[in-house]
Amino acid sequence: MHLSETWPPALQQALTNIRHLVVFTGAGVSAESGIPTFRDALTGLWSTFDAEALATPEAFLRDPELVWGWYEWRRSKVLQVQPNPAHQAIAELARQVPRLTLITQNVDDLHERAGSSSVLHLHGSLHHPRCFRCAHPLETLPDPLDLSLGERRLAPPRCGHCGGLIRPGVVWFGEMLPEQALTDAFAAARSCDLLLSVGTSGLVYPAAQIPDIAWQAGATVLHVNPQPLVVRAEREFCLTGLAGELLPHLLAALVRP
Ligand code: BV8
Ligand code: ZN
Repeated sequence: MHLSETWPPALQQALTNIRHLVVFTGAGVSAESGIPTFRDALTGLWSTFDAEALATPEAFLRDPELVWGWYEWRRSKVLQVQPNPAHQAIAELARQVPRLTLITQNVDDLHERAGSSSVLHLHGSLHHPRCFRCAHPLETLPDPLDLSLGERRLAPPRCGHCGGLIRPGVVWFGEMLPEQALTDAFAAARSCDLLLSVGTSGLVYPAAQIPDIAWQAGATVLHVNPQPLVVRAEREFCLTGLAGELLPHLLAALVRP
């Protein structure tokens, strides 16, 4: 018996004949790879800091070594781990449905390393640092840190173009999201049949609007999260559990003849 046969009939119905599937992911999809989610990323030294206070341009200008050290620690952590079955199931889904748009709030490259392409990164990427002043990309990234030495302050490199400070390639609080990615994400949400929201607390805007945009446009919204989420009476569901365990079952349900 497929696990999906225990799901509500209306949900099972919504999983048939998908034309356009949007998958919208947050930090929870990388949790089983060993990447702490955004708020509990502050282990060790960082536990004395508030992520939202560190993830700002002001924090970087005030203390570039503290902020650059935090991001290099996070980037090194990502390079040490592997995509998990949730990332793999999402990559396989793109091969099984007529059209899939993958939108992520994450700054890691685990979707790409699982085989997903054309990933819409709404909050940028750890893997594309650039100059704070002239936005020139850093051509050669530093070697990953030895994580056993713990987190530490680290002087950011200087831009080869203008000598400015190199900054992480992420979108900080108070910064605009990449315009094209956001436009494409909103358009996909408006045109999909099903929006699968995986591992996000839906706290950060404007990204958090995406499931609502899909629902308002008539799509079914399906959340996957170990925390039970409050859902609307119709066309919205929550599968309570871990992404790495549930996504392979969703893949089986979506591709079942
Ligand atoms: C902007 C990159 C215009 C950096 C990130 C008041 C009200 C509304 C909005 C605002 C407000 N005040 C300010 C704002 C705007 C602000 C905002 O939304 N603030 C919030 C906190 C209220 N937004 C911005 O500033 C955005 N820009 O609005 O520009 C503007 C311009 C000028 C002035 C004003 C506005 C920019 C936002 C982008 C910030 N950058 N990331 C970095 O990574 O360091 S956001 C960061 O936090 C992540 O990218 C992620 O998107 C977000 C949430 O992090 P987490 O909570 O850890 O992760 P997630 O939400 O995914 O939660 C984890 C979930 O996974 C949980 O639900 C958990 O249950 C689940 N889970 C755990 N394990 C599993 C699992 N699920 C499945 N399987 C598992 N195994
Ligand atoms: Zn520069």
